[in-house]
Amino acid sequence: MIKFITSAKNKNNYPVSLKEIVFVGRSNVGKSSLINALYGQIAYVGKTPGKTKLLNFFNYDDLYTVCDVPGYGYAKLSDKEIIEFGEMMEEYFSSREIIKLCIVILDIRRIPNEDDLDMLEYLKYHDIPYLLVFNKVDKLSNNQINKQIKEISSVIELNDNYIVVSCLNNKNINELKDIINENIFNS
Ligand SMILES: Nc1nc2c(ncn2[C@@H]2O[C@H](COP(=O)(O)OP(=O)(O)O)[C@@H](O)[C@H]2O)c(=O)[nH]1
Ligand SMILES: [Mg+2]
Repeated sequence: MIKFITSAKNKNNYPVSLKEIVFVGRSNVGKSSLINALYGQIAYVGKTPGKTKLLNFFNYDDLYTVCDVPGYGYAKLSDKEIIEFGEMMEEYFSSREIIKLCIVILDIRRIPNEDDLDMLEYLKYHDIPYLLVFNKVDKLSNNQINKQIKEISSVIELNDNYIVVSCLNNKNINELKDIINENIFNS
């Protein structure tokens, strides 16, 4: 079962945990749908999440915590909100040493933009292990998927460090869960 723990902005409010998986991606890429496909319906016991601009933490079967980072590249943010978001991310990724894997969700139909590239550079800079997850592949044929992967690989180095999934028909969701488990239990 996946249970909501708390929303936090600063590190003194992060929940105590030994291992964590974090999900990032642009707004509308399917982050909530993917967390739901992997872990099932989130249980809210007492507490309800704060604003979508905060880090949301969940407990999965008392095995590890899941962190849902607000969607980046959201156009309607003010300058002040962009700075605050950056500070929150910086504090999180520079201090949360228990992160075992960062799931970077992308839409298979879109070429990664500046925000996605910045995110990847940032993860490399902080030495955070990450996996690229191309979502919404139900929208494309196998041929189209291969073509997109080829195009995307001219913009970002894929190095076989990716998986294509669909939250609509659950394609490769179990395979993704296996990869997560490997990172959690073998590191
Ligand atoms: N066709 C298709 N639609 C999806 C998939 N995953 C998410 N969506 C849709 O994309 C929209 C955004 O999804 P959501 O999970 O709210 O994205 P978030 O903003 O990243 O949390 C919703 O309308 C979802 O139903 C998928 O694998 N296939
Ligand atoms: Mg969401």
